[in-house]
Formats: sequence, C-alpha cells, structure tokens
Amino acid sequence: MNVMQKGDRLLALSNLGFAYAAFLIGTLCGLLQVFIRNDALTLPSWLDYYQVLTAHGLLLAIVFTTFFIFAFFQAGMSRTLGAFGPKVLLWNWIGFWVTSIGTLLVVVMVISGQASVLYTFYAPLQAHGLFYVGLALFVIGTWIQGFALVGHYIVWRKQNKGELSPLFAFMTVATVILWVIACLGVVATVLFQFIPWAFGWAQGINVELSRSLFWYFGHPLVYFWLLPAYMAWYVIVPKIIGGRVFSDSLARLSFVLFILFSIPVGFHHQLTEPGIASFWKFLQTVLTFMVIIPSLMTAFSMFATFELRGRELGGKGLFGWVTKLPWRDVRFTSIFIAMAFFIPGGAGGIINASFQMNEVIHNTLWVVGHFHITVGTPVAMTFFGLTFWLIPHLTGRRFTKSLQKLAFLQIGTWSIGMLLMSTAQHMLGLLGAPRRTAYTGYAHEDAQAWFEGVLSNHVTMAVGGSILFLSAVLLIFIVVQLWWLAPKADESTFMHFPIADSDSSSTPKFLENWKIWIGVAFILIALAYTIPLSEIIQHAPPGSDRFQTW
Ligand code: HAS
Repeated sequence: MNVMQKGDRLLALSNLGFAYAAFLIGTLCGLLQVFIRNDALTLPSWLDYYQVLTAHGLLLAIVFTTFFIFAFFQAGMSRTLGAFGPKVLLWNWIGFWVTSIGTLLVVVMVISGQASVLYTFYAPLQAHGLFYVGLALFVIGTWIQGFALVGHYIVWRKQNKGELSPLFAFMTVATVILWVIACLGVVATVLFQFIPWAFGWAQGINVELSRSLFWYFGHPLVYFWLLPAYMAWYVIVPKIIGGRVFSDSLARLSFVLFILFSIPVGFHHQLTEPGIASFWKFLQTVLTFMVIIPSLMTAFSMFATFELRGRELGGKGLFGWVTKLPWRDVRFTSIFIAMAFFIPGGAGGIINASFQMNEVIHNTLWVVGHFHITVGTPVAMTFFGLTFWLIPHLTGRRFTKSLQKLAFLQIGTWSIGMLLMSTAQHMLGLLGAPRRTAYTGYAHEDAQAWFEGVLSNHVTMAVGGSILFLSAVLLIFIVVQLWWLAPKADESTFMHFPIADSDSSSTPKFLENWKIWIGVAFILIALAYTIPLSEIIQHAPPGSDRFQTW
C-alpha cells in the first residue's frame, strides 16, 4: 500500500467538501417537507413545495452520493495502485470542475424557480433549458473523472502484466463501467429530447421515450450508489474487524453480475405505464430478479466474514461469535446497522419488482419509504462510517474519543429517525397515500383515516424527519472537527487506511476480462430494449406540449 500524495488527498477532499455541503442543504429541504405535509409550516410565496422537493432529491440522491463516491474512489485508487500521475490528476481535476459547474447550474435553476421538475424530471414537465445543460455537464464531468481512474488502472495493469488487480481497484472499475453504460440513456434523452425541446428547437416531446430512457439510467443509478457501499462492506469492514475477505472470486463475480443485470431492468419502474407491451415488462421483471442474486451473495459473504472472525476470537455456539465483533468501533457499528437496514430495504425492492404487487405500491409513499431504507440508510450510513476514517486520513487529524461518542449519537439518531419516518411511509403507502404531492389532506373521510394510525400519520414522519435533521447537523459538526479542528495526529495516521488485501490466487482470470462482460451487458440490453424502444418511437403519438405547473 502506498502513502497518499498531497495532490491526491486534496482532490478527494474537494469532492468530499462538495458532498457534505450538498448533504446539509439537502437534509434541510427534507425537514421543510415533512413539516409542510404535516400542515405545520407554510412556505413563503417565493418558495414552492416542489422546488424544495426537487432540491432535496437532487442534492441528496445525486449530488451528495456522486461527489462522495468519487472522493472514496480517488482515495482508494491512489492508496492501492499508487499515487496518480500528472495526467491522471489533471483529468480528475477537470472532471471535478465540470461536475461542479454542472451541479451549480442545476442548483441555480432550481433555486430561481425555473426547474421544479423533481429529480426524475419527467416530461412533459419542462424546466429551463439550462437545467438540462447543467445535467449534461454533471454527467460529462463524472465520466471524465471515471475515465481518469480507469486510465490509472490501465497504467497499473501494464506494469503488472498477468496479475489480477487489487479488489478495490477491480470494484472501482466495475462501478465506473456500470455508470458509463447506464448514463447513455440519460445522455440520449437530455441531449436529443429535452435540450432541443426546452430551447424551442424541436416541437413537442415523446413522453414515453423520455421516461424509458430515463429509467434505463434510473435503475442502474441505484447500483451506482450501492456498489461503493458494497466495496466498503467487502474490503473495508474485514480490515476493521481484523478478519478477511471471505472469497475474492465471489466478490468479483457479484460486481460482474451487477454490470450484466442492473441495466436491462428499467421497465420495472414503468409497470403501470401504457405503451410498453406486457411481454417486455415481464422480461425485465425476470431480469430484475436476476439482479437480486449478487445482493444475496453479498449478504452471505458478510455473514461468513463476521462468523469466521467471531469464531477466531473465541465465539462459541450458534451465535456466540456475534458478541465478539468490535461493537465499540463506530466505523464498524455504523456500517453494520447500514447492512441491517438493507434487509427490509431489499425485501421491499423484491415486493416492488413483483409485477402484480407493484400495482399496490406504485406512486405511493411506500416507494418513498423504500428509498429511504436503501439509499437513505444502507448507502448513506455506510458513507458516514467511511467518513469517520476517510477524513482523518486525508487531513491528518485524530478521530478522538469524544468525537467517536458523538458519532455513536449521530448514527443512533439517524437510525431512529429513519425507522420512524420510513415505517410511517411504508404503512401510509400501503393504505394508498400518494407520493410526489404537497398535501394529502383529502376531503374524503376514508382517505383522512389513513393518517390516524399510531405510526401511520404525518406527525410520526415529522418527528422522524426532525430527528434526522438533528443527526445531519451532528454529522456536519463531526466533519468540520475532523477537517479543521481535531488535534493533529502523528504521521502513522496516513498508514491507517483500512483496505483489506484479498487472496486472489484461485480467482479465475476471466473475471477481469472486461471485454466479455461489457459485450454480454450490451447483448442483454439489446434484447430487453431494442424492440420496445423502436415500438415506442414508431407508434409515437404527437409530441407533447410543455407543462409548467409552478
Ligand atoms: Fe429500489 C424504486 C426494486 C434496491 C432505490 N428504488 C426505487 C426508487 C429508489 C430506489 C430511489 O421493481 C424510487 C425511484 C423513483 O423515484 O421512482 N430496488 C428494487 C429491487 C432492489 C432494489 C428489486 N432500490 C434498491 C437500492 C436502492 C434503491 C439498493 C438504492 C441504493 N425499486 C425497485 C422497484 C422500484 C424501486 C421495482 C419501482 C417502484 C415503483 O413502482 O415506483 C434489489 O436490488 C434489492 C436486493 C437486496 C436484497 C437485500 C440483501 C441484503 C443485504 C444485507 C445483509 C445484511 C447483513 C447484516 C450481513 C435482497 C446485502 C446482518 C444484520 C442483521 C441484524 C441480521
């Protein structure tokens, strides 16, 4: 392992800084939402609920995650493969700036009230053209950063011919491949549909095509969030607990399966939409069930790592090993809680993906509950756990005992807040409460009764949301301390970068033959999408006019 160079550290820190600025504003928007829905807050006339909701979704789900992920990749790649060369560093910086400029453009458009289109920016809602230009820049910037990291990996492979790359690097490259292929859909709809339409160069928009291209991107997007969390589970957690990666080949295979199956499944977000024949929805539903497999493999692998380590430390009986795990280390406990949240989160996903059951939950608050216990906790809380060692490592400061105690309070409050809020959302959704609405106080008494349960009411959501916001402020406090104020550590801190080595001696080499996997991924995409997309284009109704409801 290499000591990270100053330039590489600054790059990762810049991405982290952007991520946490977005996190603070995004969680504040979340707080406003739960109070508005609870009728406890009326926004001033210049601020609209949908504006706040758009900012909330974009800042947390897209900006916080993406900037954090690149910081993590950059730190880990520099550490495992060696310091970035000048070209790799330069391209990473260019990518960072392009992503940042795109983000700022999008945020300005949302704040100025010209893009209250939510993070899915469904047509025929139309934002200002610059909003879409900002989105395009954002994606291009991430591609530049991604390609720069792949360039770094290629240099390493040339220098280490015939060897499998370290697991961290392999997983980074797999995630970048997934991201680039996924973005093709959103790039196509933004460049060829939204931008010409929004600037008035094209009349009308093919709504179904734009939604299908969006979801071609939108589902693998969730794995772009999840895979870095899985990287932490596979390679960081074993190191923290003093154990080992259960199986190098299992870990690599699970990432390869994500490249294959996470993309040709977007129709499971469109099961209720007309214009797509049932056969194609069914096919993509089946493929969705394939993409569950690598998550089940990951769950198995995690249990194995924990049990092996617990038994090594003397744990006896069926569950005695559980008590041997390092529960007092918040970097472990935070990530363990994140995993535990993913059990109901993943089960909810399986319900969503079941063709018939989707009828019950689609467009209800259930889905909002689902994504708060997938991206909002398993992913986000894994990122919190990473933050607790990543920032000290990058800034050379100490994660002191008192900060560790605060960190426990932070993850505890996040868990409680999320439990309350997402349980209420799941229950309300099952009863029928819709999502994406500013208010749900309908006149009909049956609908009003949905909100009268102990858990299923807006007060629970508001209490949960408030606890979450307090937790977010606490996290920002910890981040600021670790960045600027905590006592300086000695040089050895720079060596404490907990990435586990894995034994790849019996791993089949073809797992790292990207040409095969990219090829198979495109074949599956072609099978799942060519005919339905061409039908959507051939049988398109007249393009829709623009709608701006704000
Ligand atoms: Fe999802 C909607 C299906 C996973 C995020 N999803 C969404 C939306 C978001 C989202 C943001 O099929 C809303 C989009 C919108 O705005 O409209 N989802 C799935 C399926 C999975 C899944 C099948 N989703 C995720 C992940 C997300 C995410 C991950 C973010 C990171 N989702 C859907 C569907 C919809 C949907 C439909 C559309 C609904 C609609 O109609 O609108 C699967 O990938 C889930 C597989 C996961 C598992 C769990 C494995 C468990 C593990 C934990 C092990 C724990 C350990 C600790 C070791 C099978 C790995 C042990 C601890 C103990 C205490 C014992």
